[in-house]
Amino acid sequence: MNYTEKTLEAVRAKYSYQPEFLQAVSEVFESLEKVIEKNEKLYESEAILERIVEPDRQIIFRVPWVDDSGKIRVNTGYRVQFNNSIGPYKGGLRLHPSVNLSVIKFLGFEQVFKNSLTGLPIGGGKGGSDFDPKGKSDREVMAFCQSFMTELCKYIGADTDVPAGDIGTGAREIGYMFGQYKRIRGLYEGVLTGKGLSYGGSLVRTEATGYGLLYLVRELLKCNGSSIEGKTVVISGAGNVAIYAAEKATQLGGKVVTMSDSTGWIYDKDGVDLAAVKEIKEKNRARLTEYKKYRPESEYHEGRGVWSVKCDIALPCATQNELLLDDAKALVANGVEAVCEGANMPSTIEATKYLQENGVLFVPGKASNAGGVATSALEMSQNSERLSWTFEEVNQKLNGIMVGIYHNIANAAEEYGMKGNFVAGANIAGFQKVVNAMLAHGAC
Ligand code: NDP
Ligand code: 2IT
Repeated sequence: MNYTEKTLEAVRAKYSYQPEFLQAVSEVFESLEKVIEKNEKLYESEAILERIVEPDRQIIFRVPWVDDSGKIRVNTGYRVQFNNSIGPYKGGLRLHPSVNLSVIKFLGFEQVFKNSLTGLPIGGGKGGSDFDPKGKSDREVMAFCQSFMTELCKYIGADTDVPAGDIGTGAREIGYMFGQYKRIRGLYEGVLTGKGLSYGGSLVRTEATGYGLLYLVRELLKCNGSSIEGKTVVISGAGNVAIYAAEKATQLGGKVVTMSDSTGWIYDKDGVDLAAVKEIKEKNRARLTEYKKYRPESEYHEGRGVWSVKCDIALPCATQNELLLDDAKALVANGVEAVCEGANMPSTIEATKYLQENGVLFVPGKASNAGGVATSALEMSQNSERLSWTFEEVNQKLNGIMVGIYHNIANAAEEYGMKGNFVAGANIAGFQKVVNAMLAHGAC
């Protein structure tokens, strides 16, 4: 067994109860084999792989809060500070009932490589809670966020760890958390990103993940002799990433025909009415069942199913493991050209392999959704210099970063004899920068 296989086996044995984390590690290690082989002796003696899979620190805490009936409720809070070799820990906070340590560790691990790919000085971390914001009043969400931050504020700071949004954490939650941080720590600093524009937020951060995804898709298609113009686009999710992916896809001449939420999905053959989706999701916090009221000719289906719709471009933008092998088969049978991930690890390993083997242009989330965290890093820069940049300035930087990421991962794949394998390219390019820093820092 070589060093990579040995380490992977040890991780699998030690964390057999953390399936999402193991899935993320397996995918990365598989792509890194050729890189590790080249430097096996050095990396093994420096324990690079053992160190890269073990978070610097894992903070788990109780989050008590009072609901509207006066009852005390209890959730579990997490912050996994994974690796700060190239900058302060950076990564979102997920609020969803499915959150557990395995989920936060997989997200934190992915974030290390993603943040490295942005080319900006940010390390990797992730956090969140099993709190479910759905069906809660604003006061209850505030009570939760204040309690969560009361504990979290001991471990974060503008130069140590800078959380942001993720599933279930948007502008409202970031606002409550920022307010509590400022109150307890007495510091007005860029400790969170995705802030409101009146208190240090950056223009474009709201749109950044979705827009960035489409900037990467545009470059990917351009370099492969194609374009978004006139293409049918299938999107899953109806949250922050999905909405702004749909907006930019439409602006670039694509036709978005599906969106979904955790209960069902819509099919609108004439192109999704985004103003309606925004009103339903961003304003009313309601279900997609409402969409038919705006567009009576559209279809609503219970459960999952967007991948069965014939399309040229598929963009999974909801959650992990939402695109399975059978979905990949359906997409290929329907002639899909590109699948680019807006969510983190939405495709299973089997689905990814099937798409790649069948000639689909496949880009993994750690590259294609990096526009969100990249713009967060731009928000940190603006906070540090106490200035704000224009929409156009940030948008142009975002586009430049996404174009750069595409070429970086394409070149890395080619250099290691895996041309067109953007999964390998992303893992290799992301890994190299982090490892160089780890080697420079010695045993830590
Ligand atoms: P939101 O909470 O804004 O939206 C999530 C969407 O996905 C909602 O439509 C939600 O449905 C759906 N969804 C969530 N969980 C499930 C589930 N278990 N099954 C089916 N549908 C589900 O989150 P974001 O848009 O911010 O995040 C989406 C994905 O993108 C996540 O994987 C996240 O990690 C990733 N990401 C986010 C970034 C950001 O900047 N926000 C940056 C990079 C990646 P419902 O409305 O019913 O809850
Ligand atoms: O998965 C992600 O990259 C995010 N949720 C965004 C993280 C950030 O710090 O902006």
